[in-house]
Amino acid sequence: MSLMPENLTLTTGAAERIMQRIQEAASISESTQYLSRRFASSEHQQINTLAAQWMKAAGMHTREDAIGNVIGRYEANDSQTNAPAIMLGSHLDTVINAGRYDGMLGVLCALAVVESLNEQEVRLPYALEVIGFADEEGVRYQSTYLGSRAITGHFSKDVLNRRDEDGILFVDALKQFGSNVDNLASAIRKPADIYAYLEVHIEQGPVLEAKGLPVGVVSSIAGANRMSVSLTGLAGHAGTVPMNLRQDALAAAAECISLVESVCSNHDGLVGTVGRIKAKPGASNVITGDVEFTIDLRAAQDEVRRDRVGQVVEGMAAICKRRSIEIGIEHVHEASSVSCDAHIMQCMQSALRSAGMDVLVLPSGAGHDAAAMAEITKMGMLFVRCAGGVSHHPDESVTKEDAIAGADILLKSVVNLCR
Ligand code: HGY
Ligand code: MN
Ligand code: MN
Repeated sequence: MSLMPENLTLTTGAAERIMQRIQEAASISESTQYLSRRFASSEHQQINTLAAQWMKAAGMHTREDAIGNVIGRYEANDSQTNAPAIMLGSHLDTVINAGRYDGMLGVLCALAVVESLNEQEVRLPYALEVIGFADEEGVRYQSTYLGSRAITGHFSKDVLNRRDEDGILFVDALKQFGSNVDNLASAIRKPADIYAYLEVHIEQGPVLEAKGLPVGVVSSIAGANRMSVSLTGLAGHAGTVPMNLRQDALAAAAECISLVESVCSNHDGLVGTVGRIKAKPGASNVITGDVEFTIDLRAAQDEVRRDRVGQVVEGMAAICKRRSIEIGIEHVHEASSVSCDAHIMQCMQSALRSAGMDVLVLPSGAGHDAAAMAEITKMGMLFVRCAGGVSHHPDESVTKEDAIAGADILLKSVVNLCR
């Protein structure tokens, strides 16, 4: 087994394999009309099976942990099986009506790295682990990073009693998936077992494209809050209740939603989104009695984010008081902004230079499992250019050349990290 040759390259056909697998993975969806793969669904099971096949073919032994992360391991050079691991990967779940690259590209770039080491019979001083996280988007149970937080031991227990849209409890969904909520602690990894976590991800923004660069180095990941808001008014007859006597929950929600937009429209890097709303009873001739909506609020600086969350909460309370509407707010998720590890960033920047590429360092407005993994290990991220910066949309797209550039810089970064 050769140790760390100077110019390690990806295997021939790696680029085509990544693009072909992107298509194969995209066919695993709960709808034939659009791509959607949610936590603990049969599609989650299918993608784990497929990813495990790819991992085995790359010379890894594989396992699925108690939350449903799928993990492949490629042992270190002295074949001791307890060498700390450099963990590479991303998430296998998607949003609803998703793009094909969000998450999946990172797992496939990580696989391409191990495939090249395995084919060239190279072992590193660290083990390599490729992980496909079970749930990063948090679509089904409104709490993101379920997979990575189970690994770090920061899994929020309040998820256990949550129900999905069909009323299925988290604990029951996990049981149906073949796991048991009592075993979740077995997914926790010791910090000593993981030397670093590196993730390749599409940028989901326009900067790399604007600069004409295929790959960039991430400096930090913005912090985020997610809230579930419920408004309770009084349903009534649309034709007979005078306007000044109404407790219209949907009209109150409309004011709240524009409040979110105005509070978040005056600061660089601060964003606020209401992505989902449900109004009941939902008939055109009935005044809305009940509304539920979500708020997603992010900023690069934690103090700005927390201040705006406070403004939104106070502002909504005032709106509802004036309209005699009852308001309930569940803070379903909070993550602080996280800086990427300086040493890993240097390894990535010298990898770019060694490939003759310009170096751009940029922040991430999107959340990533790397933000959760930073709780137990040093982490770094590479962004890959995506067309128009479009993401969380079926038009999301990446060229084969940029996809393989991401894998190549990841390989070079891993080798630099081992030096
Ligand atoms: O929402 C996000 O930032 C990520 O796509 N989960
Ligand atoms: Mn996403
Ligand atoms: Mn993602």
